[in-house]
Amino acid sequence: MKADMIIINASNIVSCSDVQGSGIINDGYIAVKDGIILDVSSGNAPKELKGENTTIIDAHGKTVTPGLIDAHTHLVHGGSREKELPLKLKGVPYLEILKMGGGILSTVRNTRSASKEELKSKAVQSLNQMLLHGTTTVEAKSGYGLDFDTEIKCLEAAKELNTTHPVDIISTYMGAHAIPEEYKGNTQGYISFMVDKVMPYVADKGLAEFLDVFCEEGVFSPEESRYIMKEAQKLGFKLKIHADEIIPLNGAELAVEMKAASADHLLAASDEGIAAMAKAGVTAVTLPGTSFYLMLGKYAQARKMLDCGVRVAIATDYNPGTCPTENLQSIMTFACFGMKMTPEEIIKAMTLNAAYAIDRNTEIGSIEKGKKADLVIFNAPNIDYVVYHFGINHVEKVIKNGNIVVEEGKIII
Ligand code: IZC
Ligand code: ZN
Repeated sequence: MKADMIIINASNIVSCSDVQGSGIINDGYIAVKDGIILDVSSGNAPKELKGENTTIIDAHGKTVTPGLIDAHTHLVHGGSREKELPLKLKGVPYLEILKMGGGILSTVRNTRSASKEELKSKAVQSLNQMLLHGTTTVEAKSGYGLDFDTEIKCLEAAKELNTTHPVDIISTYMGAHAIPEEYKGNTQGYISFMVDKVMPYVADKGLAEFLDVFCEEGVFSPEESRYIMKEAQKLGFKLKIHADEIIPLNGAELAVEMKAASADHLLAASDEGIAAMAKAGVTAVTLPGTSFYLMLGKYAQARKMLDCGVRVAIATDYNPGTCPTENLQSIMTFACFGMKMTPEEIIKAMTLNAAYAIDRNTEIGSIEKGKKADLVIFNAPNIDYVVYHFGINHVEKVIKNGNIVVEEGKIII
């Protein structure tokens, strides 16, 4: 069989296959056919794979990884929150800004007043940045509309972008992100509204695959979160939870109890919660960019999680308040210095382990025969170099479904 594309002479292929370690292949090749990986190995590609129309890419001196997967973002929203910087510098805590009607609620006002087209064009700018920096699949949460029309507007925007933009988008309904101002003091009323009105519609229209809850002091309690998740499960949603981000509330334990695909943040997770996640196979999505940006002086205990056997993923948490960046390469450096993870652990956390967090581990996340040909060629001799030389974009090419979509710093489709 002739391949459509062969990457030859790749100095470093970080395959991230589902084995111990990150599966590094030195001086190898990757063959692609019909958007799928046909073969990956060390050495030279067999001659019979090369046809007249085979595209050959020489990756001598380069590092090839699976397309990066950003398993936690708040992609679709209006406005920005740079005006909160002085408050942050004065030390006003994040949950205090939210209580004052700022934070998430300020983004809610901007998202409600934006049209679907405006939201889409802003989100396209973000998706372009993600792709240019090597992200080929992204999870996208709603949660800045809270009312029916705006939540649906945001989820429809993400669904439409999934069909037009090369980055694949996996949607999550996150009405349980904050209590909207019109339900202030009436959390129960807001929960009933979500459960009775919004969730059935979202499920019926196939607008989201996952449901996520911000289980946090002053937002949704563990009891409220459990109730929302149980109702979501009845409607067929898979689950995620913003767990133990700031105040310890045994969110990790709740994720295990509810058989969530992932528990995210986990800075304040208990040792028991971490052990239970390992046993149950709940993926931990850590967000070190958020720890940095909230100036918490504290990161998720990724080393402890890894030692316990938890599958650890890393994502940006891209959102306008607590991590305004689309760039997973910057997050690699925060993960390394903040959570003491090695570059090999980090790349696996942004590929295969991230694929587990969005239930796509059989299709993407590693360079293995039969998986989608979503690949990044970094202009770096090894993956350590990408983490070490921070704040710049090391991407040379991005390949999505077997097609080159980024080359020389530009999107070329
Ligand atoms: O807009 O502040 N933590 N949700 C939960 C966020 C951070 C996003 C935001
Ligand atoms: Zn988040």
